[in-house]
Amino acid sequence: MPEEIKIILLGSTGVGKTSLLASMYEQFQTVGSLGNLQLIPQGTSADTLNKRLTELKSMLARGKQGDFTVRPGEGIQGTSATDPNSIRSFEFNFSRRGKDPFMKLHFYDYPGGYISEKATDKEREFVQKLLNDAAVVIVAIDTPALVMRNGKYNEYVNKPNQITQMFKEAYKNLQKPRLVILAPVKCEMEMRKGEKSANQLLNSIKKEYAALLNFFESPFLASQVAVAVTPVQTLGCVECSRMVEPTTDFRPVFGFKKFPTADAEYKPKDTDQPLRYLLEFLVKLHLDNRNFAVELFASWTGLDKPLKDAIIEFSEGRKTDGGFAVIQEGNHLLDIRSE
Ligand SMILES: Nc1nc2c(ncn2[C@@H]2O[C@H](COP(=O)(O)OP(=O)(O)O)[C@@H](O)[C@H]2O)c(=O)[nH]1
Ligand SMILES: [Mg+2]
Repeated sequence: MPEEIKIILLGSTGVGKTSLLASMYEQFQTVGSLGNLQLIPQGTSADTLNKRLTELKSMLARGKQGDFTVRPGEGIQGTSATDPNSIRSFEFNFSRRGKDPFMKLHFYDYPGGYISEKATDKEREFVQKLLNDAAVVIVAIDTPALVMRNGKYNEYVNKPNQITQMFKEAYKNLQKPRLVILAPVKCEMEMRKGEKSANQLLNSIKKEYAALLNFFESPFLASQVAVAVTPVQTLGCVECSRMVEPTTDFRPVFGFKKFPTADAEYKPKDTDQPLRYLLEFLVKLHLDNRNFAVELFASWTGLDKPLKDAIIEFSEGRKTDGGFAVIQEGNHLLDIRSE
């Protein structure tokens, strides 16, 4: 049995967690995108993710002349479950092409409402437990809310304070290395404009998530937690062009326009990057033979060279500039080149 790695998608309702996972999944299906590796969805994972993907793409048919609006908080169907037991999780077997799986990736996409003020104790505990257990956390961040009006609506939409509190609780006795990936989504505009605006996006994250990043830097966690930023363009063919200030609550409406033309087509970008980081982190643990890794990779002992090579090649394709960054490396947690 291959070892199972838990990955949790964290973020408030409507920021784009499910869409991010669906677009990552689509990337997994693209021949050649994973080099010699393959990720095969298990059980109902493929069906469910295909549905989400269709919903995501159908957004592009909304509105007039490639112009549509999105109100964060109105997530696509599927993550509004009220019972923690009905939480959506997606399983993939990871292997070299045509070989037996060496790892099982288990993504948990929980309802963002579980971190809201309205969450019940049971819901909170549920997410807390997942956060405790997951080797990798992907925090989805709604970029328009992060950057527009200088981040005025960031707290309402992305809830960085609540997310920070959850990490503080979950990581207070942390015993094992962790990777936290901050993944801004809906960031087409910032990424398309070039290096300078991509770096501004990075700076906004450093500013708005300063409390969280400071916590990760604390002496107890600095060596154990790696933190990376990977902007993902899940649609790739739109950009946020305007914002309508809210009148009745604190949730603004963002207007998107297709780019470069009104009939531009779905063209996701960098959906592979979180996975490259994830894999590099897990492999590094293995190569380091840390306790955690021995546990995880009991079945890796006889890892053959072609598989190792395929993994190293894939993770070397990760981006580290132009808006992408390793904010904290921990104790060389993201450095397989040094091995
Ligand atoms: N413009 C834009 N909208 C997106 C993108 N990804 C998701 N959305 C929309 O944002 C809303 C929330 O997405 P969803 O993935 O359900 O968020 P979740 O609640 O965090 O899982 C939906 O209306 C999506 O159609 C994106 O890349 N660009
Ligand atoms: Mg969702």
